Amino acid sequence: MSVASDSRYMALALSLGRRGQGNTAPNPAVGCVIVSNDRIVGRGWTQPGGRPHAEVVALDQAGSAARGATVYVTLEPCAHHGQTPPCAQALIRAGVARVVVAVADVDGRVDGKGLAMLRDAGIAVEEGLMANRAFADMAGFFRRVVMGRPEVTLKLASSFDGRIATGTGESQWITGPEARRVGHAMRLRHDAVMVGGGTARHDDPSLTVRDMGVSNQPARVVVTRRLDLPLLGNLARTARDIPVILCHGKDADKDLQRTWSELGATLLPCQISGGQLDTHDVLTQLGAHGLNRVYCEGGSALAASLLANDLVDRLVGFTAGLAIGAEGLPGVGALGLGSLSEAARFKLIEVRSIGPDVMHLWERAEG
Ligand code: AOF
Ligand code: ZN
Repeated sequence: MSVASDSRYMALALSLGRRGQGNTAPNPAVGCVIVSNDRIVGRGWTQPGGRPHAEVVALDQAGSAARGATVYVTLEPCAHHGQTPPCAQALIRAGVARVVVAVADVDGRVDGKGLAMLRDAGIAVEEGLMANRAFADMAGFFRRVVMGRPEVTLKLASSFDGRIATGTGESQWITGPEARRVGHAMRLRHDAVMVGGGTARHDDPSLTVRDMGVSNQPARVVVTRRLDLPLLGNLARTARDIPVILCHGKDADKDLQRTWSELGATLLPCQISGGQLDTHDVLTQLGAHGLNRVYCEGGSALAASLLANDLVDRLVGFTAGLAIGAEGLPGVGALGLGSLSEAARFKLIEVRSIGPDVMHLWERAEG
């Protein structure tokens, strides 16, 4: 197989893997393509809830055509016994000849053992093809396993001058319906949508994905020290149908804690530091809860706290062609920077015009 076609098949496996994003937590969203005589005989991606794994789906599709085939998989096949036997063993049993892997798994139960099992069975194994893209696509999983916290994407829909509302609090709508639709599609690629308590009180959002013909919804996370959210609002009303996770201060009112858990919310008590909820601990609790990918939609205080603590991995901006001025509400609260060099730098990944607005995606430059 030529290097060019290896890359083409791995690119396909990566795009299949991305279909699972937002649906597989705590598992990573893996993609797999099985190729025999330059013909695709199996395609798979990690299924909702994280099982079956991508390789199992692709092997099922390939059937006996997997014998002697090449398998392209975005993550090292697993080596552990879960609800089903290890994927590495399933590949060996199917008689595949060659396995091309983008990145090794960091889960302690796998961690090179999947690759070793394949090699020991006489299968040709290659590792590292398109590894950077695979790392970026599964960054939430890697971050949670290695650092104990999910990947955080901070979204801001603002005016040209970075304002998210006028001085009188009017915010609907700064960006157009096209950008809001793209924003909703992004929610779907995440395990949870997260806002601060101020936004939940002021906007009474439902944080669901509407009019997109989807059945699966991301969880809703509210970061609220005192749990003082509207008890008759949209989140309270729908907490039994779509998960609501409340990250609150350990000192929050006990009656409110009981009321919210009776409404169906999951409560995660978090530490307080400097009179505020400690956002580092908030993310640690969310990681322990199994979330890989979190999409934060504000408000300005939560955005500032995440940025100030260096907890943001990706920025998504939707910018409209209007200026609101200094009396408007800034999208990000005070950061207390002493100098420009203290600001985290993000690398531009994508720019797109969407209706009358512009979208830009930036990723944290590691280092
Ligand atoms: C694969 N293919 O599609 C995925 C893998 O809880 P379990 O038993 O489903 O195992 C979860 C672990 O499996 C997860 O932490 C990661 O190491 C791996 N995910 N592996 O071979 C897949 N999603
Ligand atoms: Zn597996």
